[in-house]
Amino acid sequence: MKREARNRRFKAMRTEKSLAASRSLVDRELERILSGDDSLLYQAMRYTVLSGGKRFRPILLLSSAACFGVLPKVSLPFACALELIHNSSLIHDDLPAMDNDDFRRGMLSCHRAYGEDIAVLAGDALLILAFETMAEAPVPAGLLLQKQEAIVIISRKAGAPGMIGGQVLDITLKPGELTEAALEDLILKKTGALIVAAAETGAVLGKARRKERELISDFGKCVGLAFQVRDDILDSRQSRRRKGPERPDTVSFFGMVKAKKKLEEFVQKAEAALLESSLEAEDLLCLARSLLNLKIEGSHG
Ligand code: GRG
Repeated sequence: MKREARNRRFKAMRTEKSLAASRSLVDRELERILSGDDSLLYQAMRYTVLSGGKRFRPILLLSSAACFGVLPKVSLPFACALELIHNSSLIHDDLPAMDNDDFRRGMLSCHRAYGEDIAVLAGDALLILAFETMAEAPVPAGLLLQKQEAIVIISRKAGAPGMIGGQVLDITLKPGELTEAALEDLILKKTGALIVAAAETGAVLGKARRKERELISDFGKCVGLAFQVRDDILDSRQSRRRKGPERPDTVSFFGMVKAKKKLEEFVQKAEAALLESSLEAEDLLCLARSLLNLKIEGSHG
């Protein structure tokens, strides 16, 4: 019994170390990608990207890739690209034409710090930089097709069928007229798509078998749903004053008690998908379980 507990503690420490190492790889590479140009545009890009996000998506991508034996030197450019896309979406999401938020990550949002004109362009430039980063990703000759497939997946998940389409649903669906299925579809696109992209990209780069790929995608979907429910719970607890219009959210839809149940249910389903895959996936498991923590909003690393 004692030995079991010791093993569990050892495993947890190893996972924590591994997630922290992934985080620092991502942070260092993002700094490198965004260095070397001191123009106002780059200052605004760096202001947003290097302002201390959790790096959930890139760490998830590196962790998924590692499950399939892919080294960070191969998966890192895709992980960073995903974080650049995420940051570009945050800049645009905060604009007066969207959610009209003055603050992000405890700092002034990009348009409040640099003006709307520069913020729009910083978001655009980050998005394009993400695709340049993936196009330039050095991969072994035997992985060229997988590199191409990864870029296609990330493009679709970020674009009209994915995150941007989800944002349109967020803007156009009236909270009072929502069904549970419509809300789930919205979340799977707006928030889930990039998270699924992270999980699937790792599997693609690792030439996963079809079944493994399906399970890792199911895992990504459940984590995406859990991620948004948690975000809504934390938002409603902080009773953040919003200037923007009312948007659909899971706490208003389900009520707090059921939203928490939903969060647990999605995390359990994510765990079940991993278990069924039989992959060595402690880091992924830990990332999914970290979403149950409703107290601290900080780093996963
Ligand atoms: C320009 C690519 C592009 C998109 C425009 C505005 C928009 C379309 C999409 C917005 C999508 C969006 C902001 C979804 C919300 C997802 C979400 C819960 C964000 C918070 O993510 P965290 O918690 O943030 O990972 P940190 O700060 O940790 O990075």
